Amino acid sequence: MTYEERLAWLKKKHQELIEKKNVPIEGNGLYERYANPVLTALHAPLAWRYDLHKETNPYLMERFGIHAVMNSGAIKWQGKYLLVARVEGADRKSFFAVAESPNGIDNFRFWPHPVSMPEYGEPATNVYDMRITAHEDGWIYGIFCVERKDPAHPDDLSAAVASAGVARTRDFINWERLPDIVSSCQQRNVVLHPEFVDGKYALYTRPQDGFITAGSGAGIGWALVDSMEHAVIKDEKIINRRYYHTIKESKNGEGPHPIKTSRGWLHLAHGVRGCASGLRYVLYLYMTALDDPSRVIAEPAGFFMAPQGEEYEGDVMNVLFSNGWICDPDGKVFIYYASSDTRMHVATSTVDRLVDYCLNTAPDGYRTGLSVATLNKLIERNSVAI
Ligand code: BGC
Ligand code: BMA
Repeated sequence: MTYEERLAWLKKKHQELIEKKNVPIEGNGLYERYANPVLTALHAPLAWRYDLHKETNPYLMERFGIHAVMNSGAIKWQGKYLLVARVEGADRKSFFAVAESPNGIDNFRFWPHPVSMPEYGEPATNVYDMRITAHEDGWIYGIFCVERKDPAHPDDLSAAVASAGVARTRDFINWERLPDIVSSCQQRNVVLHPEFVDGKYALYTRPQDGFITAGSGAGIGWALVDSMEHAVIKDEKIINRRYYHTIKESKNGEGPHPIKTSRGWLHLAHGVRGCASGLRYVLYLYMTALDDPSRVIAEPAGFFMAPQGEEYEGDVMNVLFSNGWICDPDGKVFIYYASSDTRMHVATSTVDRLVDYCLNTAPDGYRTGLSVATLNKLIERNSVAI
């Protein structure tokens, strides 16, 4: 192909990809998956990936490899569905970039520039997995993982420290960086609750001993802090625990901030267990009390969503991860999830269905005998119904 032919081909392919109509797939009644991913590396604008000058790029080759688009924060903003995506380059570095869609299920288009996130303290080696919260104080906050090399182990090339970075914005272009959250241990998956609780900011936390392993970190934590301008975690209590031989045996973490419903706060989280092929990440739901968002009132057994089909494949196999969902005023819920650290998908449901799932699905009995008892109860009921 000539330069001109190749350019025309690239533009056509890119446009077709972005404008491809998405359709729901009937499923288990809990949610509907969709036929196509909503954002992939190939959705990145051509101007990010190619030098579009014939003199300096006569072969029209990629000059900046975009490798994956995953773990995106989400918010409805000015009538548009916005994803603040984790975009990962061929150089393994990730950064944030906003993509918007008119309907939440297709036509996601990146804004022209990625987010230029101001640094705080020692510049980050990497940043990822932003949770967006439009807080009742009037600001829109983004809390994200900041990864830096661990200075205590200069000879160990994988030794890293994870902390929670904080920034706030009113337009998703200009971000005011605030100090990283001060915590006595490493933190990833920190999420800001949208309302004040006892006059304080409330954080879902995930204390961890090491960079990868939760260690003695027992699960999803809860901490009240006086200010987001200097957030210091003093008292942290565990509200959603890990358990032996469950989908969250090794780690768990809050997804996006919970949705307020008439029956309680609806939470989406990820659970991790180890297996012969590595770590397996799945999504689960739980609910907490309206008058105390730290008190669990319901948690169905097992996963809500696990990888399926092509979702198993990618850079880090066997992973579903979600840090963004949007609840429309009519109760429709858009669940944005990434598969295998590679691409973004959407699944839709409603608040009523998700609450029904949480309140009317048996909780975990933690042993096989009780699972069989639960199953037999259902079969017996159904023998009468048929
Ligand atoms: C990666 C993350 C991963 C974390 C823990 C980081 O270096 O960028 O995707 O979750 O390590 O494995
Ligand atoms: C983590 C997360 C995600 C990622 C997952 C699987 O610990 O914070 O960034 O999707 O690992 O690699």
